[in-house]
Parts: sequence; C-alpha cells; structure tokens
Amino acid sequence: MASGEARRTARLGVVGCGAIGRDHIRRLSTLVAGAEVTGVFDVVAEAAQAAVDDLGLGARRFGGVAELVSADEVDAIVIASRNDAHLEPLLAAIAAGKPAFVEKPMAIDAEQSRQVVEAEVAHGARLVQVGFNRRFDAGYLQMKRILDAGDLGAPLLGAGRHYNVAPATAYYGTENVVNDSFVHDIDAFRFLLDDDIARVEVRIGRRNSLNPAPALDEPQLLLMETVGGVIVPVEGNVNCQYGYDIQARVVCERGLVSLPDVATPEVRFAGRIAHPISSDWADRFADAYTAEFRAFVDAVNGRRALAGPDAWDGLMASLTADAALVSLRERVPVDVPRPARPALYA
Ligand code: ISE
Repeated sequence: MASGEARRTARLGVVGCGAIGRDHIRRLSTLVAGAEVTGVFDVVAEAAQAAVDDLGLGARRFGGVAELVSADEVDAIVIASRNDAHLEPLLAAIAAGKPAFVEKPMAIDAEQSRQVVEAEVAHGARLVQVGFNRRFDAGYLQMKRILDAGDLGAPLLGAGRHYNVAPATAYYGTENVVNDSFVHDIDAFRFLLDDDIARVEVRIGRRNSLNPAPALDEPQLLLMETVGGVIVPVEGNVNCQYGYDIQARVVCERGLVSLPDVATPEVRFAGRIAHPISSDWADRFADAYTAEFRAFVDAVNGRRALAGPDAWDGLMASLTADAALVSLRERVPVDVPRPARPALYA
C-alpha cells in the first residue's frame, strides 16, 4: 500500500483452526476494530469448517496454505497451526509480500527460524510479528518502563515463574516445557533486560507424583545468563495444580521490580484473605492477545508500522530454546550462538 493510504479493513486468512486458532478468530472478529477473517485453512478440514460455521463467519475455507496466502481477498495471514507447520505459511506470506502474525515459537527450531529471517531480509521490509504476548501485557510493559527509566540502576539478577495447572494437551512432553512455555520467558527477559541470552542450563526437579504423563519430565529449572552477566532462573512447573501462575522479577543496583499480579477482588471470608488466580493463559493474557492483534491489524491497515516482536526476536528465542534442549538432553550448560543482526532489525 502506498504510504499515507490507510485501508479500512484488514482481510485476514487464518492458518490453523484448533483451540488457539478458534480463540484468535473469535477475538479478531469481535474485539479488533478494522479486522475481518475472510479465509481459513486447517489440515483437518472439519476443524476449518467448524470454525466457519460455529462463529458464523462469511469466511471461505481454503484447501491449502498456498491458495489461502495468494487469495485476493486475503491481505494478511494469522498462523495458529502446530509449531511444526508455521514455516510454510510464513515463507509463502513473505514471498507474497503479505504481513504475517505467527504464534510462538516462530518455528520449530533455529534452522527454520533462520530461513524466515533470511526470507524477510531478502524481501527488504518487516512483514512478520511473533506472538510473544508478554510484550503487550500491561504488567510486563510497566516493568519495562521502570527498568528503562534507570532509577533502579543496572539490572543484576532476574527470576521467573511459569506454572500451568496441568499440561496443555496429552501430547505435551519434556521438550514442550522449553518450546511452548519457557520460550515466552526467554523472550520476556530479552525484552525486559534489553540483552541477549549468552548461556543456558536446564535442570529437572523432583517428579510430581500427580504428573499424569510418563513422557513429561518436570518441574524444570531454566537458568539463563545474559551477555551482560544477569543470571535469570525460571521455574517451570506445568503441573502445579493450583492455578496459572506467571511471575517475573528483576533485581537492580538500587531496587527491585516485580510483575504485578492481575488485579482481582480481595475476599475476606472464613478466617482468610484471598485473591482468585487465573486458571489458564487465555484468561491471564486475554488483554495482551487483543493488544497484539490490534497492533498487527493497525499495521496491516497502514495506520502504523509493524511493531512488537519481530522475526529476529523469533530467531533469538529459537536459538536459546535449541541450546536449552541440548542442555536438557546432555545435562550441561550450553552457549547460545549469537549471529550478526541484519540492518533490517537494527
Ligand atoms: C501455551 O502454549 C502458551 O502459549 C501459554 O502462554 C504458556 O504459558 C503455556 O505454558 C503454553 O503451554
């Protein structure tokens, strides 16, 4: 679109109509001004059809990724398919010069993420926004502003907690803790500290007797060290039973800042003072999901430049996650490679 021109409605093609895809379609159709879902694709045709039918969309169901991406009635792509099915629609969108929002992780590993960066660099302009929703969460943004203001002095130590009530699906295994859960904390601390991760180590804690999955070794402790020397342990406990509990803290030279819990009513009853806690991420990060889509849609409509986590952030998270997986398998600390950052992402 020529600069200065603004589109009224971003016509979106959604790849992946499973649980998160349906949630995104609903959000885009009801909460995001200037967006309309005009096309859907899922390898399971019934899932795509169900999304169209249940949500009462006028969207067309496409038979393949290439068809959806190249369709005239699709201005931009939203990718919510399985992690190992992100690369094809991403590369197709870049080849077509259409913006693409992709759920995290950007791709299944650093090799695939590198292909996305290379394609975008060859295209010569940013098209990709990655769904690292913490960067759009009010609490993380407040922390970031406080750290950037500098009054607390330089960051010295960080700490994170990533607890889920129970594993997301029956297929959630040991490596998903890194690729699906810790990947958020990897990006969040890169964002908060404005620094890359130089080294990681993953340790497995004592097994929870309530852990239902034989192929899920957890709790896990991810120990990150940034290039600047900030050490950040993150506790991963995806079977904690009591709630979806996400925490972050940064200790600085003159003070400390912690992620606020989402405000909920305080209940004083039966000898206790209590606050409810979210049971899942869809609830805890509902506003962040909406904010990241509003930013994406505004960019598609030419109202502002594409912002938020880019393909370079996606690659750096993949490089860090890959190193964490090596550490998980070999039980040693692992250095994270640091390729030169292309000018596009300066
Ligand atoms: C899930 O896939 C998400 O993206 C959530 O934000 C994360 O907290 C959860 O652990 C993942 O399973």
